[in-house]
Amino acid sequence: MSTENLVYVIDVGSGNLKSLINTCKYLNYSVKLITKPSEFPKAQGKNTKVIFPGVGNYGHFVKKLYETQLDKPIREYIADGGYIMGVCVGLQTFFPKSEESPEVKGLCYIGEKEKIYLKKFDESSKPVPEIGWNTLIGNNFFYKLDPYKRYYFVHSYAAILPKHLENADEIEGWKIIKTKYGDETFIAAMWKDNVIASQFHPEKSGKAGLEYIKAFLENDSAPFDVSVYSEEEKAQRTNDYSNYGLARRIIACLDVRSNDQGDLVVTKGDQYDVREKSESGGDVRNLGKPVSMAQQYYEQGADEVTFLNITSFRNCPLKDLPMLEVLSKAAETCFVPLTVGGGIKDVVDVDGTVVKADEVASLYFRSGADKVSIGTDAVYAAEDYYKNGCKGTGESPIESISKKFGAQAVVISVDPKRVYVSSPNDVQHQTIKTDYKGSNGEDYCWYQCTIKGGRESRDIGVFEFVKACEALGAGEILLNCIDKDGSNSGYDFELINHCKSAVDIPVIASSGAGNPSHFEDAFKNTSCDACLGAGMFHRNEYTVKQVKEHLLSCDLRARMDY
Ligand code: 1PR
Repeated sequence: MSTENLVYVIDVGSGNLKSLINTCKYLNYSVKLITKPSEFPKAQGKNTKVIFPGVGNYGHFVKKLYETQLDKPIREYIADGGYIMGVCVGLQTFFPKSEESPEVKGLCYIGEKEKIYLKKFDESSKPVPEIGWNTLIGNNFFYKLDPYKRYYFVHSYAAILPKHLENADEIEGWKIIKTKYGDETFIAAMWKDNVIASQFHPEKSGKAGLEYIKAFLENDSAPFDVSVYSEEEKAQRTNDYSNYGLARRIIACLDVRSNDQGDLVVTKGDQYDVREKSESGGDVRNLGKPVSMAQQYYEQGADEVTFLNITSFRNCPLKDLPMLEVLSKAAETCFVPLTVGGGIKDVVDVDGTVVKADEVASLYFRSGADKVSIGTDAVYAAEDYYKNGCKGTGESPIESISKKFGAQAVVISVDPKRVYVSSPNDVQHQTIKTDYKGSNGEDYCWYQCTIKGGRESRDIGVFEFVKACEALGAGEILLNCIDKDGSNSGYDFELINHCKSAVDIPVIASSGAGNPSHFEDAFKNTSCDACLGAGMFHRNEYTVKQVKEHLLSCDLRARMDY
């Protein structure tokens, strides 16, 4: 194989490499994985390219590197002048140590002299992990990086700079580009000779990320030419830090199931009823094909795409997991985070073997998913948590997946319904005083969790539920609302604020979006961290791009990547 269009990717077995491989393939490069020292290429200056990605826990990752003895060839390769690009924990590994695992020593390429170590973000003032799209700051950009674009970050630890270095553009001989999350400034990208690295995930950063990877592969170290932007564009794209630095995140959601002809289709319900209205019971609404619709939303600027297999409560043998193929295909061309939900649970295979939920999740991660979302089983786990005296059993999918892949990979999708009561004393659950009285004039309500796509109601309120999920290790809440689903009448702000008051992890508002103003209203009236839309996009009433343009027009920062 010619080395010209070949890139090596270091695989220490601890993460989803699929997206990175897909990105390289998309840029017309073939990929060889390096899993042991003998597979390392001989450095030939700019003609050899190695990518060094890492996810998860710093200590676990660095130990794996030593166990596989890949640290030595990495050092030799760098010393011999081979080009290497670190990603996320790959960047972190170049530092001496991390607060996350103080006992483990990193590769020590930067940070010893200035005592810059990886530290956890201060969670008293902002959501941690940082999940979302932030901007880059500095005076010395490189490799097509651009101060007017957004890059995707997902991490709790970072090379946070001491105050006296916050304005530095160079540290210990490395060129530095920074990012500010809340009031903390950290190293987002760094470059010295033949080594470059980023804390953000370029393979998940849309076109901006592709440009950066392409520049590395093509040895183009010049910064992005920002003269292409008009002054107005620059003003719109400049970060105002009103949301800790993150853009207002817009998620397109695809509810997927087989229709009556057995085809996998995107559907959309009204209050979870996805069949056409007809006296004899209509067909499942067919709004299109999941992969092509995901691609379309990616092109329109969706910051994330979520796929929900809405009939997964029926037991499904592993080989038939219908979303694996969907994920795998979508991940070939959609370079933003992908979430998959439905059926993330222990599964009994055809031969009777029980496949644990974390193994099911692992199949999805290997197919290209970045996060899994758990619905029904999360409710069971929360119920057990309370039965168990506010302790996990250690066995639930939330716990096992979070432990293995990190909290940021575990989303909880909850399907609550509003239940009115006359007084908070009528129920054990946390209630709210509502501005929208019940049909009998009730002033209070609670939100009852349901399972199996709203088919069964449980005796647990959303407030207690999300608290338990956070304690068990969930990283994010996808907050649906059965009453609002498909209504085009806007989000339920009372529900969103109620849920936000229960947890510190990010909450995605979902259900009810019917036009771009509904997104603006949700961001202005609640502290939600992202907004999800489905029907209005599927029915071609509005595009994601129109939503973002609307947000920009009302001074809410959004990622523009087209
Ligand atoms: O229980 O872990 O197997 O997961 C099943 C998943 O499928 C859950 O995430 C559950 O929310 C979802 N689900 C099950 N049945 C339905 C259904 O619609 N019949 N869909 C369903 C959930 C809600 C949102 C929808 C928003 C926005 N759909 O996904 O996209 O309400 O819609 P809108 O913007 O058009 O108003 P498990």
